[in-house]
Amino acid sequence: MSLTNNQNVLNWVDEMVALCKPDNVVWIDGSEEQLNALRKEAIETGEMIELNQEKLPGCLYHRTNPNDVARVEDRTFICTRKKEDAGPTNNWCDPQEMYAKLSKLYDGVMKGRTMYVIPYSMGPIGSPLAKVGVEVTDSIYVVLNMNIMTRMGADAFKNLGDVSNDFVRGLHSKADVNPEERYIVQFPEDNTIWSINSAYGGNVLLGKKCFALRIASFQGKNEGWMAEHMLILGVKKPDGDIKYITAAFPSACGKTNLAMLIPPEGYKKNGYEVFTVGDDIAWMKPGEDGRLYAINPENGFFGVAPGTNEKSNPNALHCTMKNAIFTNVAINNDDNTVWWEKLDKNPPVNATEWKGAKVNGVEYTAAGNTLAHPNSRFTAPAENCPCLSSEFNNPAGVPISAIIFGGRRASTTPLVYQSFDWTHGTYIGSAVSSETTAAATGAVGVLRHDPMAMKPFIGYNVGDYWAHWLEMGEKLGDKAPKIFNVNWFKQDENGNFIWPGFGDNMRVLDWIIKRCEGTVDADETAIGYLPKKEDINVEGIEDEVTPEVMDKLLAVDKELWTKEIAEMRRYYNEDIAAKGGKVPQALYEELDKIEARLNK
Ligand code: GTP
Ligand code: SPV
Ligand code: MN
Repeated sequence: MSLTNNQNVLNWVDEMVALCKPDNVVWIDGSEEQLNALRKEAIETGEMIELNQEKLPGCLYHRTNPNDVARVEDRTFICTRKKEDAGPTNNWCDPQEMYAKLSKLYDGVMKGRTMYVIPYSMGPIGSPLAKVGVEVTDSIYVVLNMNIMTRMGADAFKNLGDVSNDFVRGLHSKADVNPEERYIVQFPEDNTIWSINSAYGGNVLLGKKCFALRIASFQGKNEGWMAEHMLILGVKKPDGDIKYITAAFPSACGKTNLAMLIPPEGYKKNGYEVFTVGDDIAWMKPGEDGRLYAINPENGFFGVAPGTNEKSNPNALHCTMKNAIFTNVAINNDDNTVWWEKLDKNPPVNATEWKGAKVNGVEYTAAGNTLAHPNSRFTAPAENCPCLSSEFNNPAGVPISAIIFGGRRASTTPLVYQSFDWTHGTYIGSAVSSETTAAATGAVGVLRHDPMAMKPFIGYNVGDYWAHWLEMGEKLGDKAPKIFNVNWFKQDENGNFIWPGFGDNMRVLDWIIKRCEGTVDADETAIGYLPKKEDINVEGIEDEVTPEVMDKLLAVDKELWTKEIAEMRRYYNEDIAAKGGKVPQALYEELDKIEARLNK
């Protein structure tokens, strides 16, 4: 049963079947009956482990090959006919060459296996901002995760209709998980994604980074909208009004945490509340009233497990309590539940670490090992989220008042500042740099440029992407969201974070909202508007955030910023312009202006 009469879909699936030669083809209708059969099969084959169904109802566990635990940016390609269209931030290969090379790897790869055909919608079904994708895969793990992360099943085809050709074609095979032959390839001009030899989240849940960011950013440029690596949250103020904010932080830099923030006591008492619309991806388009509206194209959270606990992010923890899938965390064998670093202070004695070895968790961690992989994850349905926004399924999205950029910066970047205008804000986005994390393979803790937190995800030339940002600003005019930058990760001389972060980030959101409403003044500095020290509310954290600490948090060090500007000029010239990216003149002018203000 093929679930659709759409000939474009049927022809493409036929082609994929002819290429991969599976023993069976199963169309995923999304019914609980079908999903339960797949869960049962995956448990029987050992692909998934059933966890304690009393404590964690509906929850499953999965462990990936130790060579396959994160996105692989060096094996990720954007294949456009012209090389310059992929630009300097992407690996490029000629599409025909790549199709030919990968066809050899896919040829017969599903012999002895079943091909699952997954129809899904990114965005609420029926939303004018939503898009349809079809992923074929030989992995039940992928099917079960896509069920959580997207609106999966027959309804997605209803939205596509019988004649449209506007769907993203995703081909995935775990093959034999060979890292030497691992490829994550986007063909934006063909609405196509080919992924092979991985079974890890961001490489194989093709609706997520591959479609909703790489392909969608390309579509957005051509169709007048934006696909961004941003959380979306709503802040309800004491007067009942809700302000929506998006924030772009690089991978594993705090999006899920900010999206599910619980305000400090003082704020709660006064009636503040935070609602989650999305924790990773925002699709944004100007609405009829001229404002920018955002939807979350996803239907669940693929969150970093380590560090998630009752204190740091109780809402995320709650999300994982039922119908969730855990990947590469540790198992507590006493009661068949899960554990990860900082879940609590008690690593299980009777543990299985993420690679599958039975260990004494207390001794194992005391010796400096981690029980969970640093990029271990939970996949949890959005509907589990205690603070899910009532607008989550609103097809029109939510109107955005502020856009925030941020990253992990031990020094230089203050706790928060505001851009002078959209163009300056676009410059600030282009200047995001952050210390690398375990979300991608490679060294951790190295400062790298990550413009708009989108470096691994811009599906076309970064110069054109910046130009698109500037165009969107022109289109939005005075209705454009205000743009800010934050840094939760400033450190003291001993490497300790000097801002408490997490729930206390509400104090910064408070200032940002007041700036949007025009109810608080600011200091005009060389880099942007900074809060007056007394305007960041520290009630309840005065012991930790003393006036001296606040001075450090809000410092704009002339020497460091002179270096920063020099580095940005080098980056634009050497890493972008000299390598085929057209840096918009307006961004160079912003650099000049900051430099002039610093030297005044
Ligand atoms: P991706 O899913 O990879 O895109 O990550 P993310 O941006 O959603 O990051 P997440 O919220 O999962 O946080 C990643 C790590 O940053 C976790 O270890 C958190 O504990 C830590 N973190 C998040 N917010 C803060 C904060 O305000 N302060 C500090 N110090 N750490 C934070
Ligand atoms: C990220 O790395 O930004 C993630 C996890 O959100 S993944 O889905 O693997 O990309
Ligand atoms: Mn992410």
